[in-house]
Amino acid sequence: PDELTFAAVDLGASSGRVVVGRVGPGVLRLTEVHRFRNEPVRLPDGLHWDVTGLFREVLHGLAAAAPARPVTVGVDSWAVDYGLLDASGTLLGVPYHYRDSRTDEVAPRVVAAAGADALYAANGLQYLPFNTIFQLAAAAGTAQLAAARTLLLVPDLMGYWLTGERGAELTNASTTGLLDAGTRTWSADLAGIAGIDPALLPELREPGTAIGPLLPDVAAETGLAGVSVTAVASHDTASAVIGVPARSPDFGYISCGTWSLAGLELPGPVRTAAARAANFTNELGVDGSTRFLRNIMGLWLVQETLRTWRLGSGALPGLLAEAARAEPFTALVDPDDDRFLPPGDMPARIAAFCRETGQPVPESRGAVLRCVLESLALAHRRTIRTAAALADREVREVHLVGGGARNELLCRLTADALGLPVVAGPVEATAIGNVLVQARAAGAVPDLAAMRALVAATQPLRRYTPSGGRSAWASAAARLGWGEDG
Ligand code: ADP
Ligand code: LRH
Repeated sequence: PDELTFAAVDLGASSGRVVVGRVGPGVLRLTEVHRFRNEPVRLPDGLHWDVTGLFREVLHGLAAAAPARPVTVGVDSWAVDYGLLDASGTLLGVPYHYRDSRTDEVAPRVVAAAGADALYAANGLQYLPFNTIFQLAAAAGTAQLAAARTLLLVPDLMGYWLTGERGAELTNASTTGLLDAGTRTWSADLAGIAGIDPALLPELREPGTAIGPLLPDVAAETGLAGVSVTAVASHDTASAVIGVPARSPDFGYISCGTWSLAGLELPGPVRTAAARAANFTNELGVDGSTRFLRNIMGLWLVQETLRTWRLGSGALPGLLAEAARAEPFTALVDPDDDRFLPPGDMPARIAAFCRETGQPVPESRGAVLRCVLESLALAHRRTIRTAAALADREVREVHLVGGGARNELLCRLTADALGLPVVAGPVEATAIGNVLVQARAAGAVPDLAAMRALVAATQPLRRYTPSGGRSAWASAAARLGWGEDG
């Protein structure tokens, strides 16, 4: 047939969706068939993901996709988090949320014991207190870890519940800190640093390989008899970068949702001392590529601000209009300050930051959002410029994908701050990357360049050209101590 249909399950930290994608020559059409909130749950022992609730929504979504007759299904999600299975395949406990605080003290201790340079030389990862390697170290001595025989990252856990097959998809495995970035295989040394038996880590699978047919019960419940699951680039950021509509290699990207993941696509890792000092990560992408990027706290700051104000995302357009009218550059925060990571009262933390740094505290809602968005734009500027310098690359254009592409003010501020054109969209780049890897496995699209050309030719994009104000942005960056580098 000319067109093939695929179902993509994309679990983001703030919401999940199931999308049907039709792919053919010059054709890429997406239809969202199911969307659901992803709300963490706090139990006495900490902050968790409601993974069985998410799986129920996955099943509902697949049932909604069934009438479109997808040939395969792919699952991606946020990185680093995992479930543990016992010898019989039973899930041991409720998986933790990466914003849980139990790694706060453990992570620095593990780094100090292993040596920060040695760790970076081995896994090439930025320091984030919630990297899987630190979460496992924090689980030392628990009954669950003692009983565990298999560790499955969230998309692999969903894949297991859909098919009964266990494995570890490579792009997401590269976020654990347990993979050797050079050999692209699990490292027994890194498992030792985490304090786990390397046998917990299942066999790696490349994006594009078949996982297996849906279990009979799943096929019956969803109406998807005869359908199988394909391993996609199951790290959502890996899928998002596939979905970037770049036409030439000199692009930077910002995958802008709950996090802003800003950086470059490179042919291999950069594990220099300078890259480590700047806390850049080397995550693995399709076709041997490396995602050289840094996490920026992202729209989490907006999400938690709205939650504190007891407002839903429906209030966002009105609030953004207020932010657009607010006075520029009155207060700026470093979005990556540790205090912003956990859930809680975000406006209070922003106010505290401003007070401590001798800045006026933004009063109106528009002013608070203005402060957040200008601060994010400055972090985007700093991160893309630093990435280019560290990798010795020139960046001529920046692609901003994910939910943030719907935020016109943020896109405009980012283009102005960077002094570079910003191409915004697609909003659903992650689901698109998920669909396209399935399409390639089915022979419907040849390679990464063709995938990106298809995205560029078919998806609505918006171009933001910098409107000047160079010196204002340079002095704003200097106020955060982010000097000439950007
Ligand atoms: P994730 O995959 O991490 O859950 P998304 O890529 O779905 O995140 O992006 C969610 C973000 O998109 C929200 O936090 C919000 O800031 C932004 N967003 C969603 N809808 C709109 C809108 N109508 N206008 C502006 N921003 C929006
Ligand atoms: C974005 C993301 C990011 C990780 C974080 C835990 O959703 O996968 O790439 O660092 O979640």
